[in-house]
Amino acid sequence: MPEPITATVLFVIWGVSVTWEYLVGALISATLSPFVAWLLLKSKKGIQKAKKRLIGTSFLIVGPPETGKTSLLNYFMFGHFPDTHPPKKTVMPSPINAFSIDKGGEFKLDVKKNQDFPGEFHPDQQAAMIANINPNCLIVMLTVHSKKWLEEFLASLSTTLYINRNVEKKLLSLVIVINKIDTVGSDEAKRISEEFSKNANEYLKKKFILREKIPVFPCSLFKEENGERYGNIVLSIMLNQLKSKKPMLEIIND
Ligand SMILES: Nc1nc2c(ncn2[C@@H]2O[C@H](COP(=O)(O)OP(=O)(O)O)[C@@H](O)[C@H]2O)c(=O)[nH]1
Ligand SMILES: [Mg+2]
Repeated sequence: MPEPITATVLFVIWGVSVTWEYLVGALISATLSPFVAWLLLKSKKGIQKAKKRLIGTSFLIVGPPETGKTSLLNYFMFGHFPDTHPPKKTVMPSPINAFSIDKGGEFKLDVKKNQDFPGEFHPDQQAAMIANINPNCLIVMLTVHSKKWLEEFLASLSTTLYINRNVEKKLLSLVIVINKIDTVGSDEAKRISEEFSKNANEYLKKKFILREKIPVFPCSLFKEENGERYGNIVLSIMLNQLKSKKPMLEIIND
């Protein structure tokens, strides 16, 4: 074959093979890139989830039955309220996966794996179960009728803290909430909050060095517009307390 023809044939063969390689390459990357993207996205989500589980804040809401524990949890998790999304009765401690509270601005908190407690569990049982969770934040959710429950709970909580020093170290935030104040007059709500505050703080002071006064916050999660406002105040009290990074209740060693 004359040389120019051989050169042309070789050039065409080379051209076809290069184009073919490009085509195969393009096909492979077109097939794989969504998979790679999906894999990357999944691992990113997985990493975020694992991060929340490992370094997220754990919080727990305890209290007698029907005080609004699940309602507050629902608000933190989904922004739902009792009048629009009636919560189901909590029969067993219900595990909750890690989630993020995000109410805009600074009102953000990554929450570790958690539990929703049934109020039917006695105050001493609830206080004992705290040792399984080691919460950083503890919300005691009451109503104006919960005076005796609070007394029993604080006594049992003290025992839990004395027995399990890890609980003492981890507990950075403690808020007592008196919910359903819409069911009593505002004067009554104020009087009872002051009484609960005095009793709780005086009792705890005998057993612990308090980092700060334990807040007793009158609240109403009933109406959507109120609920959001009250829910955010509880969240902001928690976030403020968390900033200190020091245990809320320190055991008095004598
Ligand atoms: N009146 C009134 N009812 C409320 C308030 N918060 C929650 N509830 C209602 O109280 C009931 C018990 O609430 P839930 O969150 O299940 O309480 P939990 O048993 O402590 O978990 C539900 O029907 C709620 O809609 C409130 O501030 N005021
Ligand atoms: Mg409940």
